[in-house]
Amino acid sequence: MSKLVLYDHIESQNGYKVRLALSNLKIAYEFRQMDMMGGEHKKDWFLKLNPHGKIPTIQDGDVSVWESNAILLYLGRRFAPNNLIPQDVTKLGIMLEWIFFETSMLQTSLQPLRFISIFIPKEKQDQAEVIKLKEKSMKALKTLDEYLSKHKFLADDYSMADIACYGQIFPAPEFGLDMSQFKNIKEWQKRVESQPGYIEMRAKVVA
Ligand SMILES: N[C@@H](CCC(=O)N[C@@H](CS)C(=O)NCC(=O)O)C(=O)O
Repeated sequence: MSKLVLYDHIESQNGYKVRLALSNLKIAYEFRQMDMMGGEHKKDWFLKLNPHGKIPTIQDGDVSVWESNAILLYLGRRFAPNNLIPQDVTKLGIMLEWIFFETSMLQTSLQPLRFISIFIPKEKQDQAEVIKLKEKSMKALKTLDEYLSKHKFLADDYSMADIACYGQIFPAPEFGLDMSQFKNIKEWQKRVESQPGYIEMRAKVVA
């Protein structure tokens, strides 16, 4: 069986979500760092794997999967049992809610904020946009923090939903979000970080 390949970039938080899941599940894979500045992700060979030309993307034999959360769900089913996807249908629904929350709320607030702070020089940043994104981020984080006051993990047990949300949230202090008011998120982050196989985002990838 050929080894799974992950096309990624070490600084990608969406890629990190996939790396964290692979590490939690102890799945061996080949890490392929893409030259994003050189536009490698828009080359024809890569567009055959992901027509949107984005990372992360995985190749598993003849199958390629893109969109980080689709990859998480694929990996969970592909490497079941012990797949970080609840068997119980109610918990499955809750897990999916938080996975879609990550896509609709966090990927449209925290993700662009991080992008702006890393790649756009301060004097060129659109401050009105930054303020709007910060407000949206804080609103989403407040919702999550309130939920976590009554739940250890998003779907009660550690699942792909925790991985998806954690990957977007952990770098928040790096781009100036005041996380001090979110005590429940802080405690939840510690619980995620104590899971077997936990790795930090920039951890050397062991294939
Ligand atoms: N919704 C996608 C977002 C993927 C995404 O935005 N990837 C970024 C890196 S984190 C990327 O490839 N950017 C390059 C581009 O869009 O051209 C996912 O969850 O995988």
